[in-house]
Amino acid sequence: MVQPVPGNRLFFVMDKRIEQAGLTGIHEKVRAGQRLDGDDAVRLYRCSDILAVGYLANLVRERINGDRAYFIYNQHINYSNICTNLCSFCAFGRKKGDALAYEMSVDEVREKVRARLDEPIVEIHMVGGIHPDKPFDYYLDLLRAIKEVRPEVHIQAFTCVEIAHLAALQGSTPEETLTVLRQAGLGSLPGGGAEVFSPRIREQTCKDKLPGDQWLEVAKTAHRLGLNTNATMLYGHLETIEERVEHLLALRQAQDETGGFLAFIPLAFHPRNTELSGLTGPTGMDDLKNIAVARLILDNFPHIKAYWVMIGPKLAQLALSFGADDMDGTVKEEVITHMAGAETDQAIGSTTLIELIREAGRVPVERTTLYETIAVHGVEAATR
Ligand code: V47
Repeated sequence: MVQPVPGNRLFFVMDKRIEQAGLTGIHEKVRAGQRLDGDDAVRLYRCSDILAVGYLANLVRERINGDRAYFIYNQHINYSNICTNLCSFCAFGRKKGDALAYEMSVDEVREKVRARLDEPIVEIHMVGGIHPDKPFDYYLDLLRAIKEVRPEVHIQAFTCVEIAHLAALQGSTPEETLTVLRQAGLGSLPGGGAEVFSPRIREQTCKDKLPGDQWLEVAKTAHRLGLNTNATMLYGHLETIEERVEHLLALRQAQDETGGFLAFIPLAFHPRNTELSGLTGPTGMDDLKNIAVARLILDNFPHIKAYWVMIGPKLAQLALSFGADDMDGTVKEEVITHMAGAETDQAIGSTTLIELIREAGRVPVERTTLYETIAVHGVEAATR
């Protein structure tokens, strides 16, 4: 980790560069540990000097997480893509009866877990669409079946959108629903479904989806029950920079209230096979900028993920110097982004993750969902 030594040439050069980029005021706030505001965030987004923005984000990243870069050995299960929301940015969700619609039985999900019992999987990440007629018991049975086969695994499942749907299905509250799901084995919630909170964007892209303020309410309810959640933002489609900033500030406000968010994951929009396929999606600059700005604005979030599935392992590796401290996990097998044209693999080996992190000059830390350390991979050869 680079320590700020007064008079050090690197700091002199960076000070000059940051001044030329018009970011001196933000630099002073970052150095003093002061909170940045919405105008700062817009300025950072509009700045074309990615090295200056990344340098500032890296100061915060190293203050919070030192040289550590996390990854997890996990498995993704998308039990069904049948969905009533049919958001215009999504290629995964399908109407019942569509040629590409699918749903897994509880036994099929059980088999998916059983098939990988010889691997050191510590987390099962499970989400699906908003199904029109699966009963609540199906979701409880999924959790119970996974726990039956793999009792020690942490199940991170169901977005806030799905929780609101299940509560409505039950005629019950999100609080009661989460309590019952937890009893059946739910460990935490992933960050999906947040999209961009802006009502304008939701109206244009996902008007049937749970509104942003209610997404936040479900997340805060989970936190108050002691269930951690993640948060995402889908960027690079129709949203403005100001709408991204509002999204980040709303998350920061919620985190001030509950402290229950573990990680923020910016999700790079993939246009293929979606109703927005005429758009090109974000660039590499945009990918790095979203990670860096998130690190700077979300000062109360312990972790920022560079999700290799969406931005590619190479850029995710670089992102470890631009604010990110986590590359997510082995994943196998990603479906949501691949249906929208992702060209990354559907899984990555933990050895590869360790090597990517080491080469970036960081210390690879294999973690649990709740960021407990399983192994610190030093310089010895990776074993998995
Ligand atoms: O909610 C949908 C997004 C999310 C597209 O919590 C798309 O650790 C890009 O939330 N291009 C699901 N993104 C994935 C997700 C996630 C992934 C990894 C880790 C975590 C975590 C959460 O994917 C959806 C939606 O926002 N999405 N379509 C698309 N075309």
